[in-house]
Amino acid sequence: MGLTLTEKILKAHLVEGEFVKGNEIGIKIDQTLTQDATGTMAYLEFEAMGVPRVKTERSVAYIDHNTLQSGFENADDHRFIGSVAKKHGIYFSRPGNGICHQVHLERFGVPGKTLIGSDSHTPTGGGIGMIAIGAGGLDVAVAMGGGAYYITYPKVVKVNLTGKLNSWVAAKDVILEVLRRMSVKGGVGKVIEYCGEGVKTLSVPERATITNMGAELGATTSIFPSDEITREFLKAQEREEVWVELKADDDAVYDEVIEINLSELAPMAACPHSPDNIKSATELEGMKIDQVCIGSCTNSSLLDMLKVAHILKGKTVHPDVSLSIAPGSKQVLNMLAKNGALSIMIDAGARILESACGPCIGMGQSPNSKGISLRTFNRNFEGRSGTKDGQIYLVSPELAAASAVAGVLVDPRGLGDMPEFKLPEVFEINDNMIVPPVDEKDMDSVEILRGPNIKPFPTTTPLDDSIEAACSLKVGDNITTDHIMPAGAKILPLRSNIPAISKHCFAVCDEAFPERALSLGKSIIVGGSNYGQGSSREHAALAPLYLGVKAVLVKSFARIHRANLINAGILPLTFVNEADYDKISQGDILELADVRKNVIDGITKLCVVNKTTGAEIPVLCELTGRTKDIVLAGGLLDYTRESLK
Ligand code: MIC
Ligand code: SF4
Repeated sequence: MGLTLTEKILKAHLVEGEFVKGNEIGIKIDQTLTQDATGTMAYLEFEAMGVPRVKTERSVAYIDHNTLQSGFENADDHRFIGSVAKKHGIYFSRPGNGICHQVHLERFGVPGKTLIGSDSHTPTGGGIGMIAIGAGGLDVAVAMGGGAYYITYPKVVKVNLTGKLNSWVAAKDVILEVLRRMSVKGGVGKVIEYCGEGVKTLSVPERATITNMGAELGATTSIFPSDEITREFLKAQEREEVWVELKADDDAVYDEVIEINLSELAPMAACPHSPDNIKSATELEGMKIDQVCIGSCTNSSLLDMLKVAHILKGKTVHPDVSLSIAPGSKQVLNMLAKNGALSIMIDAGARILESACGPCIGMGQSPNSKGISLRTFNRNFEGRSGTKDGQIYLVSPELAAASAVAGVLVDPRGLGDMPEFKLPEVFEINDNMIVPPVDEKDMDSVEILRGPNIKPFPTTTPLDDSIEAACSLKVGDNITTDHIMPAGAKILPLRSNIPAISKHCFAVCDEAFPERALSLGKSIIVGGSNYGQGSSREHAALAPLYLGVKAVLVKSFARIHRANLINAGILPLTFVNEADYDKISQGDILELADVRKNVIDGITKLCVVNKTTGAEIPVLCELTGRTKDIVLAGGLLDYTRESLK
């Protein structure tokens, strides 16, 4: 029986566990990446492990999220990360060099290798045939120290692409179609593998748009084969030597197959407030808009920008619309500057932003009240833009640019003939903003620069014998990590200060939560399905930890957040019967008797007694050997310290 591409790469990296679907497996990690919003914590954790040099083939620290620097905090974090990187063997991509995923694809990604990154859009690397997975900072720290990364051996979904995209229909529309079919939780426990004749019609940046936004499916990752098109891309990046051909066997067996005929796709938009709330451009055409933002790790490649410039040429941004453009990397921005496309954008009235995440994570450019904003990004969760009632639509760069000129949402297919947009034969290569680490022999000479905002990791304690605690918060379905631990210009500077950032925990749902939780001492959160979808930010587990949350009981979890809870020593529980969700109200006292003993004994079905109502609620606590030990120890840091002894 043949193998899928996913299986081939995972098999080549397997260090622990058996190759059985649903089992936990440990894989060797070749490369890691961090960004600054998760990086400070990841490097504090790495330091706490006491490993002098990273043991990966390549580890890169990017600065791209917190670049507003409205106080000293961000700049201090940048300096801290830069100094840790220099000392411990990590390449440092300076602020201004670009968004981590875009730069990694251009300069570091290698087909067939494994990459984990402390950012949920790390699967962008799947565009060149990597197994690239988003993870919590602590998992990345462990991988840098040479430890394996653990995932559930995934199901593999084949997306069979046929046909060819029509003019002005984009890669973004492909992933919007997949989201329309599978939903934001349809990918949990799965890898999405793109195959078929249609693959050959898509360039690497287009493939990367698709694998990037595969994160919104809740998937472990997404991957394309590595073929001649991949080789051309790497050659143009002067990295042809890292290319290898990779594809699934012809007789590979998949768990699910989805057929997509590219020729049948039309422009689409993900409507507020979920990436799977899809409508066609035809349905939305004529909707008046207030803002357009082009950029983010989903759609900021040179190819995207050239299309945008073509549409803006000789035009003016509509008087009622604000258009911002953030090219994804220094390479892209510089090439736009040299070939005149940047001048076209400026001339049309675009507000050019630095090559960073910017508005995508609420760092500036928040829309007006109730403002309708078309964005080429990947997430439109409520409040993420920085405007609580902002209405965010996720679209392709083509649709965004055409609409910015028209002042209303337009179907870009009305733009007339589309010229052929080709990738250059050689990109502008200049890695002068990537600082290499010092040699091992010189590492003692590097001083670690710590700012006053950097506070230590919260204290953890081993799992209690029994837990009796109030339900401090009850929330519904599809709670994102942007609800749990919001980002944005005011809160992001606090990413290295857990006590301070915890004051904003669940601010979108219930501003009184942090104080209530602290005054309760210990508590339990109750939630619905797909709890913790979205970002990889471990702060969404560390803040609850700091506030005394001992367990989270939900209908189902998103993958990365569940792992982050375990890493923080918080017990992840799911209802055996989803209907029992109704048997708990906020404020009820819940009891898990003998929980420590039960976890040690490997008992997965536990009983939560609602002492307020008397209801007995069966719950699942599915921990395997390793995750069980982590929770018992009080989190991954304590567990790793123990195992290093
Ligand atoms: C995001 O898109 O939500 C982020 C900001 O990139 C996060 C990481 C973070 O919260 O720092 C992610 O996707 O993991
Ligand atoms: Fe940055 Fe947005 Fe991409 Fe997250 S999704 S890495 S915030 S550009």
